[in-house]
Amino acid sequence: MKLVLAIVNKDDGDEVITALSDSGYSVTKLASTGGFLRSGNSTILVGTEDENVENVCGIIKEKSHARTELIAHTSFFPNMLSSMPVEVPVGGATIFVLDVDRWEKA
Ligand code: 2BA
Repeated sequence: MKLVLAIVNKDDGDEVITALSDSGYSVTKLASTGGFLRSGNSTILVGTEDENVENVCGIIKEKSHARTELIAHTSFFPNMLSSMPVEVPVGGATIFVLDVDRWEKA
């Protein structure tokens, strides 16, 4: 048994959970916040048998799109602070696969 934990852009979250559910997987979506951009993303949890992991990861990757986001970057020039937008690449998906020691539904 594995837990697939994937962080995706919040704009892709609904499409990812719809595709996973349509393929028969139980899925949970959590609202989360990235530490660098401090903007919202979605964390997807899927508990599944080992043999399904590649398929689950494939669905997540297919539905998660790479994009760029703008952040304000503050630079210090002599005697003045300047803020300029900088493009940061984000995603598609950051995926972790964890071993599950125990799985219960009570
Ligand atoms: P954020 O932490 O908001 O990061 C957004 C994007 O900013 C990252 O995209 C990466 O391209 C860039 N970035 C992050 N830290 C940076 C730094 N110190 N310097 C320069 N650029 C930096 P992704 O790598 O696609 O990550 C998207 C989101 O996935 C992250 O949002 C974070 O919420 C999560 N994530 C990524 N790697 C992770 C990890 N090792 N552990 C936990 N969460 C992770």
